[in-house]
Amino acid sequence: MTKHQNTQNTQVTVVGLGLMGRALAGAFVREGLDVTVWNRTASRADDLVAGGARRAGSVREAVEAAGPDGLVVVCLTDYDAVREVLDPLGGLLDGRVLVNLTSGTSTVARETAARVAAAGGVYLDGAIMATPDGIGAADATVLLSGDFGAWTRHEKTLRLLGGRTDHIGDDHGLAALYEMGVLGLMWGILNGFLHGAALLGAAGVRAEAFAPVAKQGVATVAGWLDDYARRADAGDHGSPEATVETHLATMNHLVHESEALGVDTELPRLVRDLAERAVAAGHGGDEYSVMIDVFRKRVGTSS
Ligand code: FVH
Repeated sequence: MTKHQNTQNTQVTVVGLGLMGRALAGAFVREGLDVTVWNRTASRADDLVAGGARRAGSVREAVEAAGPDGLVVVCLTDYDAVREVLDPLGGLLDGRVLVNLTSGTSTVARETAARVAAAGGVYLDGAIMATPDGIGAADATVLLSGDFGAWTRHEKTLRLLGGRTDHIGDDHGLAALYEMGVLGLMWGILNGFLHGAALLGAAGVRAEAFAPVAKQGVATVAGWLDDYARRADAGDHGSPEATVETHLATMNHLVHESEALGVDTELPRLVRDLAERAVAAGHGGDEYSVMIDVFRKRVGTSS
């Protein structure tokens, strides 16, 4: 077990030892922190206790172990579980910093922040953009939003969760919104890859042969995002590299190809129908970045 001088004797409590919670607690244990853990199913703490963590008999005992101005990290299935675990604590949170790394919406993050504040605690909401085995790695991203003072107080400890851990703003809902944005991007890429692999599979091509070409395609499109961001912020969709109409023509090819090969057409149809709404609203000659206004419901709102 390695010990960093600057975090030795730092107390931290972790509530929730599922796949992710165990990874979070494990990162703190590996750095030699004074770690207390609690989980509804107590046996999930066994390996962490063997590694030096202390098992609390209750959530109350776990939170008390964090010390009067300590750090409590929560990672449970959902916010209903968070509420079930925290609400009985009442004023015990007083002065403590509670970092909630459970996934949820920005609305429920802000509501939870208000409840924690009412109990005297200070709240940071977080979004983990890594899998459990990536926790603690230099490229692991954990975004935190909420009280900046709480962040600066525990920054050294929280940065142990990943090299790209950072505070992104005071609005408690921000981390959740970033997580929603990245998850939407993730599913778009994964669904696109798997749909493409289904198409190629119909022609006898293995997904492993498609993967290198797909990764190059993802890298190429990633290179467009800075310009799309500028266009989206400026509302500037002129001087197109490729118009919505050009995209729409090839979207029809994808629908027809999928039909011909017996591959599901629902995803390509959805993409095409969205583009058709932009064209019908007079934006066929614009850069594809204008689609942000379809998503903002400023253009081509569905009937
Ligand atoms: N796993 C991942 O890769 C992703 C990465 C991005 C962030 N997510 C979010 O992290 C939250 C926890 O996810 P998880 O993968 O650790 O989930 P599980 O392994 O199913 O563990 C769930 C823990 O929650 C406890 N729990 C559930 N309901 C209650 C409750 N009512 N009272 C107390 N604890 C509860 C559960 O306890 P037990 O079943 O072991 O007794 C686990 O500790 C999640 O928001 C992901 O979206 C992970």
